[in-house]
Amino acid sequence: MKNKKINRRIFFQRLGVGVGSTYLLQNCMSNMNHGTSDPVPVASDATFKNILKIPETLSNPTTFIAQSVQDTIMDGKTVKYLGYRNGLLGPTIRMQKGSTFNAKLTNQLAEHTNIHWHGLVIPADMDGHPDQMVMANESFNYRFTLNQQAGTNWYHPHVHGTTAKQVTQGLSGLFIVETPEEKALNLPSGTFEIPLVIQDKRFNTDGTIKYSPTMMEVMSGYLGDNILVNGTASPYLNVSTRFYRFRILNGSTARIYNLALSNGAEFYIIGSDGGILEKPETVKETLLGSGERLDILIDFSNIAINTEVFLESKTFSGMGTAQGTQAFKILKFIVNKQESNTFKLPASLIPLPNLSGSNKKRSFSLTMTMNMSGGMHRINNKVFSSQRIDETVNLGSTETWEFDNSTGDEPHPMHIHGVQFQVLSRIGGRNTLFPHEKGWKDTVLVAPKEKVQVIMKFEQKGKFVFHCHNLEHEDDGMMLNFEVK
Ligand SMILES: [Cu+2]
Repeated sequence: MKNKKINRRIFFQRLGVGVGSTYLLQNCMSNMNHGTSDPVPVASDATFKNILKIPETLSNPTTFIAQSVQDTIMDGKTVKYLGYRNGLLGPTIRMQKGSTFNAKLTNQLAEHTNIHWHGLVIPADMDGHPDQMVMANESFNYRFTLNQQAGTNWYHPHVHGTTAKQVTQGLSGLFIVETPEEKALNLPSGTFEIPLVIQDKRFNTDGTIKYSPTMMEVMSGYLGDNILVNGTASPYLNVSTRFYRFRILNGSTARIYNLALSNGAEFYIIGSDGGILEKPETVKETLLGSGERLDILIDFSNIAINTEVFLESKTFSGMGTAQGTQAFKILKFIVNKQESNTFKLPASLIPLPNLSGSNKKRSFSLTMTMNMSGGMHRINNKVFSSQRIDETVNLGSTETWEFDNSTGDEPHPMHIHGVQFQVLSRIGGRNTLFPHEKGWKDTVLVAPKEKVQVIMKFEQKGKFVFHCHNLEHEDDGMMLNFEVK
């Protein structure tokens, strides 16, 4: 606390004297970063005593009501958060490719909101662009047909300036698309397929959620000191000695997790943001940035009964000085039931089409400036304006976009609406592609010093946005419009 105050003072003092000087600006940013340490206290094993909540699953939801809800997160206190139905977070939507989603969002909040269907390739007027607001006491009908591969998508508000606050307060949920091709893989399902929405939050003493980032936290990200899974603090899940499938969403505004198992065991990545991989990828840890998803299998079959294993986040480096400094536990698995495992890890999953024939390249510089008027985080030195179309794309074209963070010192998970892309290359920084980046993606983590190239085909007409999914950066204006026509 004390450090933060001192550094904030240094920040404003330097800002006053140093505008325009690269040296002073760098110095200033470095000071701020040093003062912004990761605030998560490491929880002890004994505190993981709350049974993991599983959001209700709906195959044909017709009603979403953005509203104040009662739920219990901390210490058994029932308090008010935001939600779409009952309690914090919305339902998990599970629908088949080819089926039509048709649901009414009614806004019972005192402010405007909307829903962005993150990862779904749907018409622009249904996408939840920040232009498309549902005002207080009004409603809007979202109707679209699912025409994409099986994958773990999600939904959340996209209100420019208050996206982070509304998501933090409880408005988000998973949207799973299924196909016969995926069904045929016979992956663990039913009670053996568990959604995990991981979020970090801060709380007021009355148990309500606090969201009040300082200027420094707009830069480094607003990191919560409690890690929740599906809106459950210190959660545990009883498991049997067999394979499980976990569909993981990093639904945090800014926090990056380095997911691993506490017993050091390998796990198997079978899918990424918007699709299933070509084959399972065996890893011991993997980074997951805000907005990214991970579809994994964990094999508990060789673990002795009554053993506890944690899903945890290990330390990491290279993602700015505020992130990755602490290891902490996320979810406790208690292996408590013997079961003969019949599942065999498949050698191959779903082929990934080759997106070749890219006919245009665009490059986007990701930068931070001390210019307070209009936002500090920028793409091609621009701050979001609803009035301006920044890029025009031909319908049906395949393009390569490069996100250039080579001069930056903050990580940016970059998200493009209206498409699923494939990651082509990463130059500088970590200088490689990672196992979970081998499939369909809509959000890619661009670390400091990196240039990341993605390729995609534009098949939906209209006005979309692309932006940083660090929601503090996004609300600060790190977002541009593109129009497909
Ligand atoms: Cu960012």
